This record gives sequence, C-alpha cells and structure tokens, in this order.
Amino acid sequence: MTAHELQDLDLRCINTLRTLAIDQVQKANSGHPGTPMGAAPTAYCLWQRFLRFDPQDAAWPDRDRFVLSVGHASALLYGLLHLCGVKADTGLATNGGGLAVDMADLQSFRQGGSRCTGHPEHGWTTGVETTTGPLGQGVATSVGMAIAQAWLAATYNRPGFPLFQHRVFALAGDGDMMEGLSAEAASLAGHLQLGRLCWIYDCNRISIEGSTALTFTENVGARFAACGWQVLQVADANDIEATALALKTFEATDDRPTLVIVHSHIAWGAPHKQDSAAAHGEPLGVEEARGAKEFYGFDPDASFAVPDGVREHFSAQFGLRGTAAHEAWRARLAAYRMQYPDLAAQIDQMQRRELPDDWDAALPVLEPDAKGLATRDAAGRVLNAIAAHVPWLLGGAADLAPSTKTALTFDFAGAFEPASPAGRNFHFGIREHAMCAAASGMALSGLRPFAASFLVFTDYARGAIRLATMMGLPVIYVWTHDSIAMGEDGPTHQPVEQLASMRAMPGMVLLRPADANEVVEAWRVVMQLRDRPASLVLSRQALPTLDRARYACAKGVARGAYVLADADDGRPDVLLLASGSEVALCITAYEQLKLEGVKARVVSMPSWDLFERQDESYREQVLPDAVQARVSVEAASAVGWDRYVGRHGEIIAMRSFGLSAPGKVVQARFGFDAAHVLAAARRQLARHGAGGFA
Ligand SMILES: Cc1ncc(C[n+]2csc(CCOP(=O)(O)OP(=O)(O)O)c2C)c(N)n1
Ligand SMILES: [Mg+2]
Repeated sequence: MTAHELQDLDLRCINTLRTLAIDQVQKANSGHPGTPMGAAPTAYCLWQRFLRFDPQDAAWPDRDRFVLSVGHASALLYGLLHLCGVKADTGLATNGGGLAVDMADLQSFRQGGSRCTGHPEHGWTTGVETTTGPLGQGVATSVGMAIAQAWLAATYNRPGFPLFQHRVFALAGDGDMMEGLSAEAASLAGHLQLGRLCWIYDCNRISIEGSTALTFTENVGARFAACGWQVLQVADANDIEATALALKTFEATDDRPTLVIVHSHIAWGAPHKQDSAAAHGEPLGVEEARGAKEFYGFDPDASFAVPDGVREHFSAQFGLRGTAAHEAWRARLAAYRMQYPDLAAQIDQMQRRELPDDWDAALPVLEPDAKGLATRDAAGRVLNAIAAHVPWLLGGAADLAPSTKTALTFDFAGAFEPASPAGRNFHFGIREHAMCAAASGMALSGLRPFAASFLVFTDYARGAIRLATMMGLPVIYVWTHDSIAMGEDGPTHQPVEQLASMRAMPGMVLLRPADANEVVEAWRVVMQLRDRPASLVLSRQALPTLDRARYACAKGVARGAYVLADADDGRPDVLLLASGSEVALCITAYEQLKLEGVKARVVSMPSWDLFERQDESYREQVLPDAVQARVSVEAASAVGWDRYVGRHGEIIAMRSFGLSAPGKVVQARFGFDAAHVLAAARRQLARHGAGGFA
C-alpha cells in the first residue's frame, strides 16, 4: 500500500467513526454528535497505532486502558468497539457474532437493551473500562488505574517478566478540565509521577452554553506543567501524524504523566454547525448530516455505512498488535508461573476477586470491657490483621490516617510513593473526591482498595462513591467520626444526614458496628463482598466492648440486625433499636427496665441493607409485628427509621445540625443518653401496652 493509499484508508476509517456517530444520534434523535466528529482522528490515532488491546479478550489484565472521560461522546467509543470487532465478554453477548457492540446495538443507541447506552456503562458494554458521564470522573478514575499499574508492576514484575506494563489513556474535554475533581486528580498523579498515564484533552473550546471564552480562559497547559506533568500540544486534531508524535513522546517518558492538548473543532465537517454549541448535545438534523457526509466524501443517503476495507484496516493494526501483545503476555505468564508459582497464584486470586485461604486467620476476639475502645481503633486493628494476609488489600486516607486509624503498621507495608511503588499505605492528600475515584480505578484493575475520611466529608466525594456503587466495585470505605459525638469540632464536622444518604445509594452496604466485636464481624462481611462497595461507619469515641456471654454473639452482624439482648421468655413488650454508638445506651436502658420487671429487647442494627436481604421469617423474628412499642436511637437524621418503628413508634434522632462542645455534652443536649431512651420506652409502653404475644 502506498503512503497515499494508506492516508486515504486512515481518513476513510476516521470518517466512518464520524458518520457512525452522526447516524447513531440521528436515529435515536438524542445524543451528542459534535465531539465524536471532532475527536474521531485523535481516538483513531490512539487506537490504531498505540493501544494494546486484544479484541478477543477485553479483560486481559495487562491491556492498555482507554477511558472515555467525555462520556457524552459515547457514540465515538461504540463506533471504535464495533469497527475493531471487540468480542463481548461471556454472558454479555447479544446477537450475531458475539460482538461487544454489533450493528443492531449502534442502530438502537440510547434505547432500552442496547449496548450503546447514553453514557458508557462498565459491566454492561464490554470494553467500557469505567462508567463515565459525570465530567471529571473518568480522568480521576484513570489515575487509580495508573496507580494500580505501578503497584502491580512493582509487586509482581520480575527480571525478564514484565507482566504489568500497560498504559492508561483518558480522553477528556473542556468540561473535564473545568471540574475540580480533575484538578485534584492531576495534582495527585503529578506528585506520584505516574509515567504510564496519558490524558488527551480534546480542546474544542465549546461547551453547552457556547464558547469557553465565556467561562474558561485559564492556561490549562501551564496548570498541568505546574503539577509536574509533561504537556504537549497538537495544533490540529486532523493531523494524526502530529498526534502520533505526541503519543510517541508520551511513550518515551516514564517519570511523569503526560497531557496532550489536541486542538479540535466540534462537529468538524458539519456545514453549519461546526464550532457551535448546537452540535454538542442534539442530532445534527437530516440536512446537516447529509452535508457532513458529502463533505467526507460519503454517500449522503446512506446510514450506518462501513466502507470496504475499514474493518480490515482496524483488524490489521489495532487487532494484530493487540492479539500479538496478549499472546506474548500469555507465554510470559506461563513461564512466570513455573518460576514464581506463589506470585502467579496471587495474581489469579486477585483477578477473580477471591481471598487467600488464611485471610481471616488473625481476626481478634475482644474481651468485655466497660471502658472499651472506639470502633475506629478496633477497625484499625482488624484492618491490619487482615491486610497482613491479603497482599493486594491497600489504601489510605485523605490526610486523616492518624484519625481514621487506617494506616497499615506492619513492617512490610510501606508507603506508595514514586520511589516505592510497591507500598501499600496511600497518602491521597486532602483530595477526598480524587481519592474515591482513584480507589475505583484501583478496584477496576483488580486491587482491593480502602479509602478513608470523616463521614461528613463523604459529601465531597459522593460523585465517585455513587459511580463505584453503580459499577458494583468492591471498594471499602472507612468513614470515622460518625456522629455528633465527635464533639468539639462542631456542626461543620458532625455528620447528620450522611448516613441516610449513603443508605439511599442502591447497592451500597453500610455497616455501623456497635462495639469492637461487631467491628470484627463487619470486616468479615466486607471482605467477602465481591460485587458491591461497603461503608464502615465508625466512632471517634470509645464504646464499651459488650460481654458476649451475657448478650448475643456478634456474628449476627452478617444478617444486618440481630437480637442482642432479650426478655427472658423471648416475648418482649418493647423493642429498642439502634446502630453503632447508640446500642450501648439501649443496653443500659434495657438493664434498668429489666430491674423494674419490664421485658425489653435490644436489636442491634448495624446494616439496614443486609437486614433487608434476610428472609421475611428472620425479619419477623427480630422485629415481631406483635410488638408495637418501639424506640429507635441513632445520632443521625431520622429519615428511614419509621420503617422499623412504625408510625407510632418513637425515633430518637437528630433534627438539626449539631453543636460545638465536648462529645458527651453534645450527646446529652440532643437526647442521646440512657435517660432519654428509658423515658421514650416508658412512653411507648404506656401507649401500646404489653406486647401482643399470645
Ligand atoms: C459533573 C457534570 N456536570 C454537568 C454535566 C452536563 N454536561 C454534559 S456535557 C457538558 C459540557 C461539556 O463540555 P465539553 O467537555 O467541552 O464537551 P463538548 O461540548 O466539547 O462535547 C455538560 C455541562 C455533566 N455531564 N457532568
Ligand atoms: Mg468542548
């Protein structure tokens, strides 16, 4: 093939990506055609000439990652997956040929059931490395993927066996660059010198409201340079040789991440809409689409056309390079397995999200202790006991590790820093949102990350937590200082509504253990989750370690709620429900009621989510309908507790923000003491009478 013919073929492929995007959006009458048209050459150059990705096996652990951070430009990604012939993961195949995205999917873009969803959804469409759409999330998640690569390489590569050497690419837009999240993530990536991370910024200077001249006039390149990135410019997106040169420069740089700023034109080739916000988020329209196709030299009346030679060209470059690289990797792994069987077994287990046999060998059992310890302290001990046996359990806090007690303290843990990328303690800095997005990226690469901060600061990270939950990633969040009882820092630091909002996130397993032994059981539950994240919600203040000979065993935590203390005959007249630090108050009230001859039951409810998944008979056993006298106690928003106490039960909860004062004072001020629980129990008994047990 002559250079001229090759150029012609490249252009034909690029224009096919453009027209497929135009047609997807046009047929759906919904979507974003402009950026797929403008960024098609950039994405084409990356996929065709650089990306190492086996179309036969999109889950190959050492594949290069491509993150479409401009999630609204999903039509571009679907065109690429289709033309590259990427095969669907087992279980995900739709119709003919088992492609990740087949022609029928393209033609039903944004319709129910299509693999071509409005925004790319990980786990639904093969080849979508992470769910994107909320701007900034993709690039921030890609930082976690690059962290994972560095850690995997430092931990498992051996001389002659570069098992993990993939690169992580993200395609970003003006919106990604404006979001604060990307600034946090870029700062972290620059500090960590993630040399295998490359963000490509499709700079078309258009967003929804018009030109970025309206709102975004900073020098992005200078900002990234200041963060320690290599910054490269490509003056014209259509010049794929210039893009290739920039990507080669990236490949040759291993001591810092690279930002390639590619100057492009939104809706390039559309006769009237090029360079206009009108091309951002609505179909071009029939005439405009025809005009663009004519401009590209395509038949204006054809839709979803794939000209001769296009698929073959993708298969000859993208396909061949990927399959060859994967093949070489397989051979390398086979030889590695002979020489390092234990390490290979770890890699297998990690990729399958399994745990080593002895992961729970060192879990402690704590003796009763009236003074007790804070659940954050207990959790720190348990985390260390587990992490010593699970090499890929790693993470850190957003500059709060001394408070969240999440430091791994065993001597071989180390800190993840540029000079020590096998370290397992991460210093994410005061970047809660980037920390959580990075944790998602790490989980997507097979690691088992934990991320920690104060519960109140989940507000800063919610966007990333929400996507992790949507993707079903087994990230472990450790949220401490879990109520007003944290005290003197005052209402700004005292969470109130965060518990309810975290419980409202579909799929999130939230656990708020009541004492040290519940913490052990909570960790046992969390570690065994494979398809959803968990939030461990922990106290700053000490909580008594309950006497499990006197009260029920903490194993009940696994069922979400359990009868901790009961009436002697198992027929209580009043139920006291609580989670976390308020359980001990209920126990005190229970003992007092017992002395008075009142039959009470204390139900510890560390996790509503887990409880709701129990069968009806268990739930009835714990919360019998016959007993209507009910009190719930939780130092957080009342939202949701009526589900468990009924319309006529009593909810002791927070109805305002907290107060700056010592924890005990704040607790008493808002009614979180045994006296209030007792008074409420008596009111309930007076109202409902004795339990309805026959
Ligand atoms: C966090 C977040 N805020 C707002 C939006 C809505 N939104 C989608 S695309 C877009 C404009 C993005 O501009 P740009 O990245 O330049 O994309 P282009 O218009 O060039 O396609 C906005 C505001 C979003 N998806 N995510
Ligand atoms: Mg733009």
